[in-house]
Amino acid sequence: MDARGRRVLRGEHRMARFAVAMASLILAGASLACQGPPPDADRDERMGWWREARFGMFIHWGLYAIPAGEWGGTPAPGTGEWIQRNARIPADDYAALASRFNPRRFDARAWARLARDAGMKYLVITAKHHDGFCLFDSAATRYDVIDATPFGRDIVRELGEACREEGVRFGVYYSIWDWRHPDFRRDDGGLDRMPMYVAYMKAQLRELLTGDDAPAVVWFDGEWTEEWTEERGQDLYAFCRSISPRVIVNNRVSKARDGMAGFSSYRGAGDYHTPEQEIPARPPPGTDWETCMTMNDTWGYRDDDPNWKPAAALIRQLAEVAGKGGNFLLNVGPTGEGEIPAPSVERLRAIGRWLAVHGEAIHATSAGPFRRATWGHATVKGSTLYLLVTDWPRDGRLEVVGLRSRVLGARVLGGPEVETLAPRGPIRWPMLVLPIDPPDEAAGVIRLDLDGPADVEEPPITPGPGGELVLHAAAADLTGRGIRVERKADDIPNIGAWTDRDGSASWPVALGAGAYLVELELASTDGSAGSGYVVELGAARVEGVVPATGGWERFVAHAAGVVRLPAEGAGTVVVRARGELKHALMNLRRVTLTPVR
Ligand code: FHN
Repeated sequence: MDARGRRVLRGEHRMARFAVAMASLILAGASLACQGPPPDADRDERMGWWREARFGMFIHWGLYAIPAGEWGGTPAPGTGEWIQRNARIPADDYAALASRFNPRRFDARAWARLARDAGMKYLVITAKHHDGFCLFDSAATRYDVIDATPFGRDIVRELGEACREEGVRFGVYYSIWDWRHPDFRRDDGGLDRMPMYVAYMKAQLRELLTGDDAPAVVWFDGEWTEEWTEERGQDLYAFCRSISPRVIVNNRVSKARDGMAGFSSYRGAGDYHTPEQEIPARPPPGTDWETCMTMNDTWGYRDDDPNWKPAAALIRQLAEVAGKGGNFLLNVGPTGEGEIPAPSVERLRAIGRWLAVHGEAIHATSAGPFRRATWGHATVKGSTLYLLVTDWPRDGRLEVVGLRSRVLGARVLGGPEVETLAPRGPIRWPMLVLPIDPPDEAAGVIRLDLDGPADVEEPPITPGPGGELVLHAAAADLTGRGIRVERKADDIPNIGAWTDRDGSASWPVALGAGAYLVELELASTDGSAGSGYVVELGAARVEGVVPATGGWERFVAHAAGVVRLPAEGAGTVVVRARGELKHALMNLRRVTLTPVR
């Protein structure tokens, strides 16, 4: 766009802004008079489809797809959609990208069909990201796809229509933070211009949310800036619900960024929690939450990000999220030409093939009843229990520890019936006799039809036949912000992201009196080694210092010392930090207690 074009845009922008601001202030005045959201007695009914969906598509698309991670011949740091900030692009130079935005390959119907075929029940697209550019026709600004680009088509409207035709619920992402709008700031004269900006946002949200075909979800973001307040968030939530009473609004409408630790404490506005790029260790039962995740490392398209997660890893993440009662919002970042990158399409098709066989174990299920399963995750649906087995037993035997229900029938989804050995003698729990070979490299699913809703009471962990007590990462109860189970190497779960010095990993155990050598299978880097740890079991404890092992993925057996138990009994093994952390305490795969004579 030439200088004149920019002047026109700025001039018209100012005029339009003033007109809209006046109109919006009138509207906002009316809306602020609204009686807040409609009564939420229907919350469960309103959230019903969302809770059953379990899996959706996130789309980050905008002007940033044109530079695709590079500016002036230099790769920009960070994710693609942040290039304006991270490459320090002058505002008008960035806005000039609009004159080049002409995604001829954009095909809304194909995108909606791709989501549907992947087993995704809803789709959320960035109607306006932090850069302020709107993928929809807005009377409140000319910085939108209709007025500022040669493309001149309303992408949000087209995609919403296509989603309705394909039976996929439609949602819009809307960034509160706006790098372009002149009123999104505290005036250096002390004047708070945010009310003008809030009026602008409300005018746009009214445009987006009015009408029978309004989006089913508003996914707010950019709430963490100092200009935004909890009060404004509560008001914006009420405003959205007053325009579209059945709309579902995420918790980033207000000061909600809660990752994991905020789960139970947060009481702000918004209908569900939004952990990002991570799966919470232990979300409180009955909590509505959704993990959003990239397929590589970026939300908005970069043409230099090859770090694509394998489809099997994404399927396991979906299984874990569903097993914990959450939704999985998996991101694609289309190119400047309007194409979804081939690696994304390949992964979506692979997930779709897996869900075509195993979808009944994901969609319309609730969180499974196990806390200590080391074979994978579980979901429930009525009197059916699904075991989503990510670590298939090598001997084909899977003891469903803790399951007190009677198993009336069992089968591998997409495979054979399964024999169930009833508890007898040393076998205390139902034992499934499985095919030796796993039915799927990502996760096999065993459907158990029970004599009623799953009745599970998991016992303390006891030593194996050789007397060794093995405590796996996947079976741990975790506390601490961000601490989680991940797979750093060899596809074996480990406890990681242990940066909270008050975090802990614990396991309920029962074992006999005697002396036990405590060993930790751990990993740490040179930079992070040296943090103190303690392993406690009642009054018995050993402590030590985390050694360097050569990297977060290089696990070694580390002898912590010998604990002596004066009497047999049940207790809890706890691993925690001792003193300040240098960075992260350790990555921990398992704790082993071996009897010593
Ligand atoms: O800054 C944004 C980022 O660009 C992206 O949109 C993610 C997706 O949830 N949200 C913010 C970072 O938390």
